[in-house]
Amino acid sequence: MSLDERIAQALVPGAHTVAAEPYLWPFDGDLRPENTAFVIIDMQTDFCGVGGYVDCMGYDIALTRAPIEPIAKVLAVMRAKGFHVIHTREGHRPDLSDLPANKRWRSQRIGAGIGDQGPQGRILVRGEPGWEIIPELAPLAHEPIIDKPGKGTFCATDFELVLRMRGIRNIVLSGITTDVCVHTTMREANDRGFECLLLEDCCAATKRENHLAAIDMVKMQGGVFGAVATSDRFLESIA
Ligand code: C5J
Repeated sequence: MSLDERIAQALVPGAHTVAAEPYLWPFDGDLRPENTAFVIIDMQTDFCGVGGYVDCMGYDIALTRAPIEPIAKVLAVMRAKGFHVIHTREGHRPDLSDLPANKRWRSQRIGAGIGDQGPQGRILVRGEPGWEIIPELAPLAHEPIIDKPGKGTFCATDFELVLRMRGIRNIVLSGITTDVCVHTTMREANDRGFECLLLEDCCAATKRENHLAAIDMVKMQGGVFGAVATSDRFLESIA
């Protein structure tokens, strides 16, 4: 089926699917606010703010800031329609007892040591200014925030329990970075049977080519990790 045919099918009144690639998402058409979560990954100053971790590593934060506006647009609609919204933050305990030695060593090697003092406080340490979610996408009081020490949101957290307790089975992913925390979370979720959709303009990587490659990977093998759509296409479909 061509993309145009998929879009036409997804927009038929009464259809509950998104014109995604490589298939109409979710696979069984069961898309409802009660069973679907918008997950916003690591939109923290450390990943997209001046003086944060990504900035200290020398990457261009214009890339990681690009999804802020599209995420904010989707977030407003998802909140208004009563979908679940879940935020994540990557970070470590102040005593660094949950920071693997190799993760620290690698970051120190490139001059942005996790746990070390930076312009936004101690890099990727819970409670520090750089670790906070940026004000543009600040969580509401009732929206769960998952604090994770790793790249994936399922590792050493209660994310899966939160999803299962709420009856969530569809996950719409956004945030930074596409090729690291977003992809790891999508893969972990997919392996657990969650139906995943990646919003391609609502995420970004520290290198454009990696973002594009990460998106392409999702679409292989008939949608090996789920499906991909733009935020406009997604919003049209849930309108
Ligand atoms: C990274 C992330 N890239 N949030 N974290 O270290 O993707």
